[in-house]
Amino acid sequence: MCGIVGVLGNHEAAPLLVEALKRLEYRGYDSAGIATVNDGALDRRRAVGKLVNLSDLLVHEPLAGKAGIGHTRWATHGAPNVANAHPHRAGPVAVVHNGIIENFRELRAELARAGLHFETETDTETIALLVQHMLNQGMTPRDAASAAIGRLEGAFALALLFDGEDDLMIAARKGSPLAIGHGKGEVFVGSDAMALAPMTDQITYLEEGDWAYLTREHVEIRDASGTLVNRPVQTVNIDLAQVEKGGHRHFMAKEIAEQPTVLGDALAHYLRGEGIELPGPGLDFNDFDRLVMVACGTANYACVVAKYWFEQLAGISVEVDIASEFRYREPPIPPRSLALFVSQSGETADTLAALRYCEGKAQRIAAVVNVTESSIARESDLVLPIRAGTEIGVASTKAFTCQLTVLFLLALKAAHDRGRLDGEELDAHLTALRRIPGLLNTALAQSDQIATVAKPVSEARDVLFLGRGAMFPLAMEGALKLKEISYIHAEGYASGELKHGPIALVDKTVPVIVMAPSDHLFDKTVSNMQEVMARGGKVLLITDARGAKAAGEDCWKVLVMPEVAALLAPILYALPAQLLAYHAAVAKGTDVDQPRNLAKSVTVE
Ligand code: HGA
Repeated sequence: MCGIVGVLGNHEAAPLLVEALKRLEYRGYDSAGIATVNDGALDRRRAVGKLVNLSDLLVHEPLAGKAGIGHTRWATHGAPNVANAHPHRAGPVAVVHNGIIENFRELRAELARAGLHFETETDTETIALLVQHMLNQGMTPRDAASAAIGRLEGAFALALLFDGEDDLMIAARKGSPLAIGHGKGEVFVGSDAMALAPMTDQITYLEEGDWAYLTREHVEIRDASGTLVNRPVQTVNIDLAQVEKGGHRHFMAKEIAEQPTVLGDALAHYLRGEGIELPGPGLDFNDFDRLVMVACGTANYACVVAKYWFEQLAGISVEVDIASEFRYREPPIPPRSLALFVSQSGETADTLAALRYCEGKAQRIAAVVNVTESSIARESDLVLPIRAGTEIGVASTKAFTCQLTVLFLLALKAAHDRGRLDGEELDAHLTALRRIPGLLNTALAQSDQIATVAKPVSEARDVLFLGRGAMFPLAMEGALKLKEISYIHAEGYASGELKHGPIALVDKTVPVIVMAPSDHLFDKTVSNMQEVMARGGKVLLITDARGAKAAGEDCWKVLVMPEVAALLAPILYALPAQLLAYHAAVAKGTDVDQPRNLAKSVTVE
């Protein structure tokens, strides 16, 4: 959340900053702003709402200068208005910040006593005032920044510019990611490498507690103790086509459509010869009695689906928790545990904190991530990339199905390691898995039909999603997708749980979406559907041809998916759930890729 960027370049900084912010807008879009130093003079422009408002402002009030910083905000402290928009300025200092300064109240009180004045409600302004306070005491910008950074508690990635200094920027990271980009006689900073991709592919990732003193010709990085450190320069290949919509109306539509391809790619990565090959140091599931899985949002639902797989296939006991609860719950972690963290960005603050809680307690720490240079990946013993490619749409789609695919492979490996699957059985599962990209293509072809069904769903105030077994977490994911992008209130329930309360909500205005392939639990789900229909509820059944024949007649609508191996149904059925949410949002005219109040990568608590 919140994206920051900085440029010490040889060209006008404003267009470069705006272009980089465009690539960071997935992190937040409450407001945006830039500051530059031009002939020694520090100035800034800020606008509320999407980046396009800042671009418009810059047309009327351009900002010259070859040194600049920029920010796209997801507000944590203070309303999304111009005053609270970054960059924040205090006298000769401007700052952009991603994170939360937890001791800002104490610092504010101290600075107020010293006679400094606050103009905003943000925690971030404290950083600028603290640096100004240090400068007032006669310190150089370098010493002032270093002293101020040392006083900050909480999480931050930040970049500072100074009035009178055309060739100086200071950057720092603690808890929020920050990359430095190297050009020819130019230097850049950004929340991620993708932001800097049009300018450079030569990237240094700052580590926890690092801060950097930057000029065009010189990059000096120090760790938290002030010691000069050498951080490697990596060549980061980013396919720029991935950050374009490629003919689709929305990134979300593009990313839904990409699933057969990226899933196939993920499979090719892990399936070598006859078996499953994991990267890195060998993992033997006989070493573990317990699997602890922790994640947030959609990734959490991927873990809950996987719990069914690990338990049924491998007979290993699994605990799944959402990271924001897990991290403060102080759960005991038995020594023979594998702790597994799932995060698209690999920067999810709560998940990272949960991982750190498990360090020294769990026997091994593994990460299932999309961004392999991320903090969660770097702090894990074993990294399992999901290979979904860049996901821009705030509502996760292809990352979810790729997470499921990698987790299924891991469950198969666990079952094989523990002697619960012989070679032949493993083969049969892998053959079924290899069919999934083709089945997803068949499901994708129903997009228009799903759009027709989505229209009346988009007019509902409340929607219920039902599923049994591993389709229960998928029901919760379907409800989450609908909430996220169409703002319709939706809940996912275990089909059997409906009669214990939620059935009271059912009437003819509440669509009940039942996701039920014709597996061994199908008849039970049909009974639950009957209970809904007996009370005037209208059921949209998503099933296969056999299911439709057996139970479809009394339903309000039926969507028919191709037949799929029972265990793999959550991967296939994710697609109609995504398309339903997508088309409902389009019908309502909401901002599909950047839904209100949300941001993609949640790097704050
Ligand atoms: N706390 C700052 C920055 C917010 C942020 O990084 N969000 O992800 C603010 O509220 O402006």
